[in-house]
Amino acid sequence: MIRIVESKFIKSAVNPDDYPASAYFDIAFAGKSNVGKSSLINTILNRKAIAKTSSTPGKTRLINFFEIRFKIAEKSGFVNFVDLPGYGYAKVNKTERNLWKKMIQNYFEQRLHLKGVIVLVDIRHKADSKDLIIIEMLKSRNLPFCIIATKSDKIAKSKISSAINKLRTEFDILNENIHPFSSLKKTGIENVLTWIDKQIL
Ligand SMILES: Nc1nc2c(ncn2[C@@H]2O[C@H](COP(=O)(O)OP(=O)(O)OP(=O)(O)O)[C@@H](O)[C@H]2O)c(=O)[nH]1
Ligand SMILES: [Mg+2]
Repeated sequence: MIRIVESKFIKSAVNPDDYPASAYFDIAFAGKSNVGKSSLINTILNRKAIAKTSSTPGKTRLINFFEIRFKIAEKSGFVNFVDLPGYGYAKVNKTERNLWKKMIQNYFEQRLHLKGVIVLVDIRHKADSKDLIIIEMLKSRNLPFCIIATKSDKIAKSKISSAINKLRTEFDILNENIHPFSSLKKTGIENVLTWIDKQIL
């Protein structure tokens, strides 16, 4: 499993022209607004607020790029983490929603060294049509993805595996590609890092 050594914010972007010219692979984090994307990035990087979080949905409106240095078996490597703006935010009008969709589509299509996408869903919720749209986009482009079920601290420990099984069926995804996670309790970090290292090494 990779071990994170250092992380820094590089830049925010909307259009492909603005993406950082980086030789490293990208791993992106997608999911509905408020699901905990920015919190998960902070948790796995062991940083308090490198990615900005908020209890008000719609905090992340741009594509934010972070450069991560990691170690594995005493060797050093780099990867970019990409915090994508959340979808499904109720207060957003149609024009903004279309801009969002275009922004994500451009990113999936034009970022050639994108190696995998972590799709976050709330462990308490049913599969949502917006999540399924994202997953369809990823499948049609043959982009590897996994699902992380966030806020697992919000349900009883004894309910976690049945919640995961339910989501696994709803999203029609293999067991090894769906895992519970809690930023509050800092649980599930290894599963995320193990999936990432399979994509980039
Ligand atoms: N209990 C609990 N709360 C969490 C967890 N992860 C995130 N939250 C809370 O959920 C809210 C949203 O978290 P963010 O990380 O900002 O969510 P986001 O997906 O980045 O949201 P957008 O940027 O709006 O798309 C914040 O109030 C977090 O403190 C978790 O694992 N457990
Ligand atoms: Mg965010």
